[in-house]
Amino acid sequence: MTAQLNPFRNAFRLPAKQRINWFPGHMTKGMRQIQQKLRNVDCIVEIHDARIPLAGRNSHFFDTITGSGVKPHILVLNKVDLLGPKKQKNILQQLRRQQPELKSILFTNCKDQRNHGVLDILPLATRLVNESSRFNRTQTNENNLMIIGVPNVGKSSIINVLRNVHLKKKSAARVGAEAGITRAVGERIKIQENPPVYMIDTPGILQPSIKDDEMGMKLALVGCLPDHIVGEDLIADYLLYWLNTHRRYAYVEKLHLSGPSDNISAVLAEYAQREELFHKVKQYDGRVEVMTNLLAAARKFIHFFRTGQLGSINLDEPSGLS
Ligand SMILES: Nc1nc2c(ncn2[C@@H]2O[C@H](COP(=O)(O)OP(=O)(O)OP(=O)(O)O)[C@@H](O)[C@H]2O)c(=O)[nH]1
Ligand SMILES: [Mg+2]
Repeated sequence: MTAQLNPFRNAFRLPAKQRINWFPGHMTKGMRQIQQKLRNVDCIVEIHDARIPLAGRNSHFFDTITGSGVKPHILVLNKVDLLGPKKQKNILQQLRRQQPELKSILFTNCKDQRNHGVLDILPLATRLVNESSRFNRTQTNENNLMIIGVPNVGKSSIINVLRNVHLKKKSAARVGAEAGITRAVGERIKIQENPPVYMIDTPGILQPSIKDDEMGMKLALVGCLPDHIVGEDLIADYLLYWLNTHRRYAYVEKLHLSGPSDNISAVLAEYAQREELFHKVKQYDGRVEVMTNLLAAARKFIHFFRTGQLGSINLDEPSGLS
């Protein structure tokens, strides 16, 4: 690197006319179904990705559901295995400043055998429901918890873990690595026998229009939108921008590069060459040429981030640039 103070971009700009938006029909339907079921819900458990603790929550819609504090509301920051333990205290302080009325925040990890934090959800929800007025549901001793959040943050996974642990029963909610696996509000799923506790799984719901481009890119990077909606090349470029502006250079070694760079095409080409990622491309005159496969390289780069191979990362951390 040169002795320059800041050899990288200061801001990330989307290509002209590109917006980061994904609001398919199942989300509109999901919002309606959620509102219809609300009457019989005792507690809202909102799941979000711990790598974007301050960004990307669908706060407007979720505030409507919680009645801005009328129903007990727990915020669960999941995938904490990819965030790391050291950042949690700071995040809690920031969240409390940002949303002082939100008192119940948990960090969870569904991938850990001990289910770090997940097992705190049920006792906390039970206590909050018991302390609340429950309005029309005073005649029943069963509790209904509704799980909400943006796509792909682990909502269905958490229901499965709770059912496995508390009831020793097999998973009941479909889980998958892409956004948009749960497409409708399902029947309630039992997670405890006595007193009966049920969870209602819901489809991930994004804001209908994401006005903040960088927030949209963070959501895309952690996988809250299908990759093809934004494009892997753009997601990889944002990742590179973020890592450089936060002085996180682990990618240089991971991608076997000669040094840090702000040029995504050059980075992907160098990595594709080193890893021998090639593909055959048919030219307009019919000739077939072997070229470096930049898309495959972009996918690998994104995969390294998503599996924690570039280190534990809080994407909402301020940049380290002077
Ligand atoms: N690393 C990590 N991955 C997790 C964790 N919890 C869930 N996942 C993974 O995240 C992906 C999404 O999980 P789902 O439970 O389907 O997420 P969802 O919020 O129900 O997604 P939609 O139904 O699409 O809205 C899956 O690949 C899970 O294996 C976690 O704590 N850590
Ligand atoms: Mg789901």
